[in-house]
Formats: sequence, structure tokens, C-alpha cells
Amino acid sequence: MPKTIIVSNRLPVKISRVDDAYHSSPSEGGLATGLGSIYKQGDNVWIGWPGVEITAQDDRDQITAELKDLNLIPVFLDQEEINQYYEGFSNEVLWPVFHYYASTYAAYKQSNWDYYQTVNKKFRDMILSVAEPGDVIWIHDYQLLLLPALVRAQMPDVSIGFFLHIPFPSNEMFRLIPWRSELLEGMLGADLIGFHTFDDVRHFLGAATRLLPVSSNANIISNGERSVVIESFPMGIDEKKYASLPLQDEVKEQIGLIKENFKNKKLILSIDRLDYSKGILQRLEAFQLLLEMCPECKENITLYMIVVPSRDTVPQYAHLRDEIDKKVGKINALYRTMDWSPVHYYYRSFPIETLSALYYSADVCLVTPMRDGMNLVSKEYVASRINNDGVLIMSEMAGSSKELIEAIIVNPNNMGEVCRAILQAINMKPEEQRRRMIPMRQLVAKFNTSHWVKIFMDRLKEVKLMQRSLQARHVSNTTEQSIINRYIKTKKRIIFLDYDGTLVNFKSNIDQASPDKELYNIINKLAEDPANQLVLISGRKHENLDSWFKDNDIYLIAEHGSWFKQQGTSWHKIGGLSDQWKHDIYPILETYVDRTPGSFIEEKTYSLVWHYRKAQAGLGELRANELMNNLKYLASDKGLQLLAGDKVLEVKNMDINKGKAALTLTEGKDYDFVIAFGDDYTDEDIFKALPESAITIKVGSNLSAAKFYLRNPAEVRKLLTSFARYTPAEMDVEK
Ligand code: GDG
Repeated sequence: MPKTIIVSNRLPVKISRVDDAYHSSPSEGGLATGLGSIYKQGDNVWIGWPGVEITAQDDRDQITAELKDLNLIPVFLDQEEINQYYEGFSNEVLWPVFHYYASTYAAYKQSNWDYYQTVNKKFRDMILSVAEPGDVIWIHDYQLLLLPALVRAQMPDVSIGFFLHIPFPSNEMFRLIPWRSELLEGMLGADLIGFHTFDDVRHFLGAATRLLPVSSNANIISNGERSVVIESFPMGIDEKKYASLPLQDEVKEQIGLIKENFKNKKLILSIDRLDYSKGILQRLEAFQLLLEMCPECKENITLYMIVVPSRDTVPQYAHLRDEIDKKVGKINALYRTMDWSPVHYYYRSFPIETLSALYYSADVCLVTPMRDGMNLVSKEYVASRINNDGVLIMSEMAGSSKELIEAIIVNPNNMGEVCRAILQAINMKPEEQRRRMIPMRQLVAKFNTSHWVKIFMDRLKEVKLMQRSLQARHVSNTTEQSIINRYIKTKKRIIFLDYDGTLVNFKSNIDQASPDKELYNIINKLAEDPANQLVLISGRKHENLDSWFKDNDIYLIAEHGSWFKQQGTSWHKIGGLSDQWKHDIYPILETYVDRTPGSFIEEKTYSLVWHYRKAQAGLGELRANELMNNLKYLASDKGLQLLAGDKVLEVKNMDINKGKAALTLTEGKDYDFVIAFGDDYTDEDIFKALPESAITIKVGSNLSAAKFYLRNPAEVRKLLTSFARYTPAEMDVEK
């Protein structure tokens, strides 16, 4: 029975040492609750670091045995590994860069990187010791970016999902990291990569396609053999738990106390882990500004601020903690009165019952991080508002602001805006609070943590099925043999060959892709067999094909079927077509050439092509979209078709396509072997037009109407070479 293996840096446990022995107790954070439905079942397991350094082998054995009953498997780390892999690389490179703090906090140390690799390998070894073929592995977060590819190298077929809990930054930030390519390659070992928001998805696609030699089609990256799907899966919370907590007696009691203590005051709540990304100092700054600007706020509003200690042995964090202490002290010193303190500050964590009472009681929840992957506090506040009241102020830099759109959304750097938002919140009428809170509660209820787990796991299954169906269509050894057997048995064959991307790899300069000696040899060998009709069917200009193949015994079709040349005859152009439309379209294309360095126009008899292969990455695609929109109506008026190809946009007469051209050669002929090879959108017309008995082969692993696929021109050449072995002359030699 296949199992699911969850992997994260930390196990969902707390380990404590009592009377010289270690004890473990489950720690139910958001992730642990969400994944509880998985790792607690059957043979499923969760692999991770137990969170403390345990050195003695006896202690390790004892903890391992104890955790086994909870379906948890520990990866033990020594102090140096914790320092360098966790504190060093994860928290001093990845955390600051991914939260856009590269220049202030990132330190790129080679030894930290070395440890990061070593510890990722340690996790890999633990996975390999339990994983079996068919298992599903779900890896979490920034500490384990290399792990997907490390596991993939050992288990090529296993299902691997990866989820990043923090933001994925723009490529302009990400590319600062010296080991950026290795990190991306590590992540691309997964089959499905999940982020909290669509922006993270865009950033990842941008970074991967700019920094690695991979291509992407919408949200799918072709990584050699495998297609990797990149998608957003906004994480939810255990909404039912937060909605039911305020009904518990213990929580009710605390709610009573809070109400009593803050009678006639508007209570503004803020809860964060100590971190510079959470914008705690800036929030205090805005609060102070509000007290300065708004005399009537004094004695009427209270900021209840919880900061949960985190990493404060690291100097930067200790410094931040000290700055917060100072700032709170200053505000209170300036504004406190006999019976009012503007800021109630707690630097510690509280039991969930206290959090619930605060969520339930606070008039406003102020969530203003500078950057946050998601931010669960905002969702917990919403889920706790069972009377549909209360106001959420939300930073637009947090992932959850993309979902909780009825919140008051602010830019946390804009002090004035934050002040105005607080004023708006404390003065908001109950009807408006309700109008905003109801849809947010519905959203948090539906997109809860089990929903998040389910849609991620379902999608991972789908991705694996998609990959398998693509793999099944790859021309394997057995399919190849059966195609060759058919080839040998047949007497009248037609072989359609596209050129660029099919017989030769793409070159950035279109004139550099000229045929090489090997290709001429293959074509000549195949042409020697009188049973073969070879057809080169390309979008290139006829002059171009002529210069390369005029001496070869091959039927040439140029410009997608505008020009034909049978062996031993001269070129003729398809009749009855107009090219007058070019006068209108050409000047439009020229404006795009003027605005897009590196792009150029290619003119063919019945088409115009705008090439942008050499334009700045991303800009070409943007302009191509713009051009598409620009030409849409004009094209349909004039009977033209717009074709978006590989770094090209082609405008051509609608009546011409490779499918029609291929049919003029096959219709009414009794070919007993029809085969077509092609790699792009224009070849799809051939695949669709040819009869069912034809063998159609797409080059590249994208979805296609073709029956089979080959990976690259080298594989096409290999198959054609196998055919060539059976030309009569060749067989005589072999005998
Ligand atoms: C990372 C990403 C992303 C806080 N104080 C106490 C307490 N908490 C709990 C909250 C909440 C959690 O801690 C904090 O979650 P966040 O999402 O706000 O932030 P990070 O810890 O930075 O988490 C973040 C998250 O991963 C999930 O993917 O949303 O963007 O940075 O659940 O309730 N819990 C208790 N006492 C406290 O005093 N018991």
C-alpha cells in the first residue's frame, strides 16, 4: 500500500528534558493540524528535525522509539549543522532575500551553503530509508529547497510535491543569491510546486525561465523529461477550531476579563513572531503618529501587542527586540495617563485560549507586515468573529490580503494611510463591519486547512497522471521497433518532415540553422529508396529551402504551403491569393520593431513574421500579446490568421496551412505508410489533417494531437537513421 511522507524542517512536536530523560508532546501548529489528516493515518509518516540538539545515541534511540508511535521520524542535527544550515543559510540568506531584505540582512557564506547541502542530503537519506516506489512525498518550505531534486535523482518516478510557506521574490532579488541555479534546480525536482499566491508563482516562473535552460508554457515548466506544474494554493486555518473556541467556558471567562479591563476603549490587537519582516517597529511608529495627530484618540484606544520570541539569540533579532522595547517605552512614557496605557506589550507566547479571547474581543486587528507569505493571524481573527463584527486592517504585502479583500488594505510603509485606516476602523458602523466580515468569514470557512491539503494532494495526483500519459506516448524501444517493422513491410511511403525544432535545434539566428552533414546523409539515404517520398514542409521562405536542398531528391513545401517544388521541377506558388494586406500590416509591425530592441520582421510571400527571440526576456512576450490584441480585428477583416509560435508572431493568409498542403500530396494516392514529424503549432494542422492510419510524431513533450512524441531532433534523426538502414542499397551492403 503506497504511503504519504511529509517532510519539513521541524517535526510537529515539542521535546523537553525532565529528570535526565527526553519527552515529546505534539505541538499543534497550523501546519500540523492541516497535515494531521495525512500523517496520522496508516503507514504515513512525517520526517523532520525534533527542534533540539540530542547527542547521546541512547537518547536518540529513546526519542526515535517514542516518536515512532506518533508516525514521526526524527532527523537529528548537531549544533554546527543547526548553526550553519538553519541559522546560517536558511535564516541569513533565504529568509531575508525572499522577504526583500537582501541588502540589509543577507550574508552569503560558503560554509553555510556547504552545510545547507549536507543537511538536505541528510533529509534525503532518511526519506530513502523509508520510501518505496509509488509513495507520495510532500516537502515543505525554504529550509529544504534542494531536497526534491536530491530525492528525484534516486527515485525518478516517485511523486514529489513541494510547498513554499514564505514569499518567492522577484527575480531581481532572487538572482542575487550566488547559488540561485542550484536552488531552482533543487525545487524543480518536484512534480508540483505550490506557493501561497499567484505573484509568487509568477516570480518563480520568471526566475526559472531566466536563470535555467528550461521553457515554460503557462504554468508548466518543461524540465527535460518531466513537466513540473507551478500553482498557487493559499493556505487556510482550522476555521472550526477558531469559531468554536470562544464558546468554551475558559475562553468566555477571559473574554469577560478583557471586556472589564478595556471598558470604553477601542482595543487594537497585533500578534506576530519577532521578525523584521513583520513591520512591528513601523506599526508602532504609525500608532505614535496617530496619537500625535488625533487628540480624541488618547485614552480611547489601546494597542494590545503580542510579540512571540523567536531567534532572539541572533544579534539582528536581539537588536529588533531592544528597539521594540525602547519604542513601546517611549510611546507609553509620552502618552500614558493615570488610568490608561496606550500600548500593552507582551514579549512572550500565550495559550491558544488567551489568543482566542483576544481575537474575539478586539475591535480591530492590525496586521501590517512588510512582507508575509500568507499570514495566518489575519485568518484566525476573521474565524473568531462569530458575531460578524470587528475590523481587519491588512497589509497589501501579506499573501492573505489577496483573499481577504474586504479588509481595509494598506501599504505598511505609508504611515499616514495606516493612521487613517485605524481611524476608519474604530469609527466603522456595525452594518459596514458586518458587510465586510461576512464574506471574509465565508472565505476562511471554505478555504480551510483541510481544503488546502486536499486540493494540493489531488493536483499532485493529476500532475503524475499527466506526466505518465505523456511518457506513454514517448516512442520507446518497442514502439520504435513496431514503427520500423511497418516501415519495412510497406512499399509506398510518404515522410513529412518539418525543419526547425524537428530536424535541427533552434538557433538564435535563423540563418545559422543550416543543415549539417549528418542531416544530408540521412535525407540522401532515405531518398535513395524508390518506395519513399520525402517531403520537407516548413514555414521558411522558398529561397531559403532552395539554397539548402535544391540538389536533394526531396519534395519541398515552403511558407506553410504557399510554395511547392517537386523533385526535378521548379517552384510554383499557390494561386488565387492576395498579399495586398501586407501594406497595412507591415507598418504596424515596424512600430513594434522600433519599440523592441532585438526584434525584426521577416517577409514571406503570403505572410509576415515578427521575430523576438533576441529581445529582452519577458519584453518580447509582452509585446507579442500587445501585438496580438492590436491586430485581432484587422486580421479577421482581411482573412488573416495570427499564429503565436516559439518567439515569433506570424500573420498569414488564413487559407494556407501545412495540413492542407500535406493533404494535396496524400489525397487520392495509395500510400501505405504515412508519417509526419513536427514540433510546433503549425505542425498540429498536419497531425490533424492526416488519416487515422498515419503515424504522427511531435517533437518535444508538449501536449499535441500527434500520437507519439520524441524528445528532440537527435531522437528524430535516430529514428530516421533506423529507416535508412532498410533502403535496398544499404541492405545489400549489410548482407
Ligand atoms: C510562516 C510564514 C505563513 C502567534 N502567537 C502565538 C501563537 N501564534 C500563532 C498564530 C499563527 C502562527 O503563530 C503565526 O503564523 P503566521 O502565518 O502569522 O506567521 P509565520 O510563523 O511567520 O509563518 C507565513 C505561514 O508560514 C504558513 O504558511 O502564513 O507567512 O511566514 O497560527 O496563531 N500561538 C500560540 N500562542 C501565541 O502566543 N499558541
